[in-house]
Amino acid sequence: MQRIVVLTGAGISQESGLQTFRGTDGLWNHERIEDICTPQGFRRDPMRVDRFYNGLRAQLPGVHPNAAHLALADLERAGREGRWNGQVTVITQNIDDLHERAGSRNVIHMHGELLRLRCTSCHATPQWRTDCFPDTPCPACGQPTLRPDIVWFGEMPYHMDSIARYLAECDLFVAIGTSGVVYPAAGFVDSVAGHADTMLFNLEVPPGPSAFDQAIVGPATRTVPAWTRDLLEA
Ligand code: BJW
Repeated sequence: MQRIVVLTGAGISQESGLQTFRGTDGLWNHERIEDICTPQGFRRDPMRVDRFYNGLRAQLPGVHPNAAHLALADLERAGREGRWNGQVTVITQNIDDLHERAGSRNVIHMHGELLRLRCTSCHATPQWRTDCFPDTPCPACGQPTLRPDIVWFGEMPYHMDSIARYLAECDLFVAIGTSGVVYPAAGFVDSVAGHADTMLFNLEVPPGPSAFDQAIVGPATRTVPAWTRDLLEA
């Protein structure tokens, strides 16, 4: 049985129409990271941060899973149904819901989810599809203390214990559409060295020596389905 951990980043959703963070047309060419993506930025100007995430949340109904999301879901389903002797776990840095909408069930959102909020008073994490503002009351406790359920810089990513277990037990680690600059996700490839093969799927090969055994260059909608097809036909 092959155990595959797939780490996904913004690049896998780019061909669905969602911007990456750091590309030439990246989200952060228009915003300063420290204004939006830190707890300090939110304390300074919660309306600005709420508006930023309201804008991203509003895009979700208009975008759809692409061939790369669907290929990963199909591989996972093949394992569940016994058509392929393997198991897939997706660890995503993305805050969109495109893996779930594609049909993936084993999805870990390490940087949170756009479609949830978190109450800093009662710690409820209600599902949320509309706008949120600094005076929006928490549906659980009534306090106006909701924030996006997003992991900002300086905060601990979610589910690190189960992620560590999946990484320790995998035979193959695959990273798709991530620049590899944000830790701890950027360090996963090093943590599996010695017990797992590693593959990177990206539009471009990162400069300099790579920690990955193999780099597959091209758009994820082309390269990922070709790879999963090979696995299913092997
Ligand atoms: C395609 C494609 C196509 C395009 N097909 N490919 C100094 C050293 C080391 C670490 C630190 C340090 N100083 C501070 C830190 C820690 C910090 C960090 O890493 N900073 C670095 C920037 C230096 N990390 C943190 O603070 C994290 N917390 C933490 O470390 O806690 C302590 C801890 C200790 C011990 C154990 C564990 C934890 C928290 C990080 C939170 C990140 N949050 C964000 C924002 C959330 C969402 C939002 O605001 O909208 O998450 S930041 C942002 O970057 C987002 C992403 O998930 C994340 C990664 O970006 P991603 O996905 O890689 O996107 P891009 O745009 O960078 O790259 C896209 C790639 O796709 C490119 O390569 C393209 O080529 C490719 N691509 N189209 C294939 N069609």
